[in-house]
Amino acid sequence: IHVQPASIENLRELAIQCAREAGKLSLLRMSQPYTVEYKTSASDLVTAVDKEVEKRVIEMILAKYPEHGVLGEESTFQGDPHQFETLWIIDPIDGTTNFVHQQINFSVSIAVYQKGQGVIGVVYDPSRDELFYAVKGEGAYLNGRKLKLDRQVKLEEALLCTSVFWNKRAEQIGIDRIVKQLAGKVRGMRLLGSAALELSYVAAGRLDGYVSMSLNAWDFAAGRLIVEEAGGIVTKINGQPLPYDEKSSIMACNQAFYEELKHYLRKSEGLNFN
Ligand code: 2AM
Ligand code: CA
Ligand code: CA
Ligand code: CA
Repeated sequence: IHVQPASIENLRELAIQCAREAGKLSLLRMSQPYTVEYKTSASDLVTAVDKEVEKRVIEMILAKYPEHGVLGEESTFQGDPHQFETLWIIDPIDGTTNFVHQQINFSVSIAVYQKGQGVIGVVYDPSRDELFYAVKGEGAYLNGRKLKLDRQVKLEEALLCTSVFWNKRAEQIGIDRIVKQLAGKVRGMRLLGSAALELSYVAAGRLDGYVSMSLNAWDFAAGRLIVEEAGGIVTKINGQPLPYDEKSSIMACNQAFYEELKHYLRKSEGLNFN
């Protein structure tokens, strides 16, 4: 067999190819009957499509690079992600609830990490045919157009996005209060339901900032690199660096009001969220 070296160029091409293939498959399956299951509750869904798409993407990756590791939301990961020099982190459908209900506003998220460093991030929205991608040190793109966050946005002029679980727990620990307070400071608040898309929209300037108290690694692995390469800042909500392989809180925004936003979020420090 012909073995391709895992150059950044080759990895980028494969990541984009996987994302497009996954998106196409999601759209096709969406138009046919499929099963929907509860994972932990009625608000935590997984469909047969999530599983099929993830399986397909993993096959495509391992067919080319059998020595790479793949961390995906729907597969039980074998072993320690640190053992792989190159680790793919994938979410086959980010926004499964939207996939089921809206048939729009979901995405495929595919990232490549080498020794813990993000090198490639791809987020594909198949229903709008929008491909966001970034290569470490080479910038971020939307359908081939370079993204640059250079607008001087003030917090009071910002369109902010937060994904909060509006449940009892959020109420108990006071997250709803902080978000409500923040909502009073900004121009508007949005909640789209796909973290990978929300991060990509920050990179594209469609949203000025994104905050979540808790995301999984596959939700932000690609999107965080896209924001960073567009010139935005991404950290935990306390300003600490974001991990790459575990759950974390996240704030991603235009540099212009990063410090100010962090200041408001500081009120949530000590709350029991990672
Ligand atoms: P998913 O659709 O891949 O599960 C929605 O605001 C964001 O949170 C999406 O990125 C969604 O990813 C994720 N999400 C939805 N339900 C969740 C749950 N119960 N636990 C953790 N993440 C969830
Ligand atoms: Ca899920
Ligand atoms: Ca997800
Ligand atoms: Ca998912």
